[in-house]
Amino acid sequence: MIGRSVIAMSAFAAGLFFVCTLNTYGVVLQDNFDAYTTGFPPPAPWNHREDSGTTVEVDDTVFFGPSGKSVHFYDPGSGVKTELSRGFSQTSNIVLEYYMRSDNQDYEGMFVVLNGDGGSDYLVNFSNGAFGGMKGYIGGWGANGGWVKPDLLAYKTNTWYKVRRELDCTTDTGRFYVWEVDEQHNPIGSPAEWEIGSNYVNTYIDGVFAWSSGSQGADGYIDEIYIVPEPCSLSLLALGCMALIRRRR
Ligand SMILES: [Ca+2]
Ligand SMILES: [Ca+2]
Repeated sequence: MIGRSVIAMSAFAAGLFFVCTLNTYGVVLQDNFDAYTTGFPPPAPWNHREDSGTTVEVDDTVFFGPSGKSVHFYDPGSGVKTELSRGFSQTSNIVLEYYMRSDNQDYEGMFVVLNGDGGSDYLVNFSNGAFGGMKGYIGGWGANGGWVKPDLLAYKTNTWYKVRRELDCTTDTGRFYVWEVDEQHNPIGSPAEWEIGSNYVNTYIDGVFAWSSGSQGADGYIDEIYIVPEPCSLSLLALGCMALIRRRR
């Protein structure tokens, strides 16, 4: 009996480990925008939308890193927005990293958000004080809309901020980290952190959107978007099973 259950547990653990190990390989999206033509939107597989009076275009005057390009979002109007989006293979355990900066505190800047079968994920963004946000702060925005963490980090214009979003759709948990980045592009001190909690509905993520506010505008930049599957918690469970089996032997 014991021998049979050990074999079954071994097979189960090995299966979990295999599935989860597969999931940890392969960056699903990495783009620094440096290879694209200046003055135009990033090309396919990126999709873009520019309402009247707005632009989303590759810019070679502002960028993160020693040289290169970024994407400039310019949207001075209400009732219009500019948007960049891109799909990728379904992933349930994911990390998003990117750099963002706002050059005008009268605008909200860009929302960079993961999207899945349940809709949009939580996000962080610059606030101009509208709708309960705090002007001059990077705040957190709920998955169903509205500022839910308005005072995450006070920010300066013309300064890059690094954002990291960890999301585990299998447990509906995850965390945001936001760092100010210095002129040598190193994070300054400890990040501002925001634990989301467990109240969200995506079972997988399969796309990323960056858009300017419909009503509050943007004059800002994003660069170095990086999305990678995280080692999933199930692989830890599998390792735990293996350790247990070893002890029994
Ligand atoms: Ca770049
Ligand atoms: Ca707008």
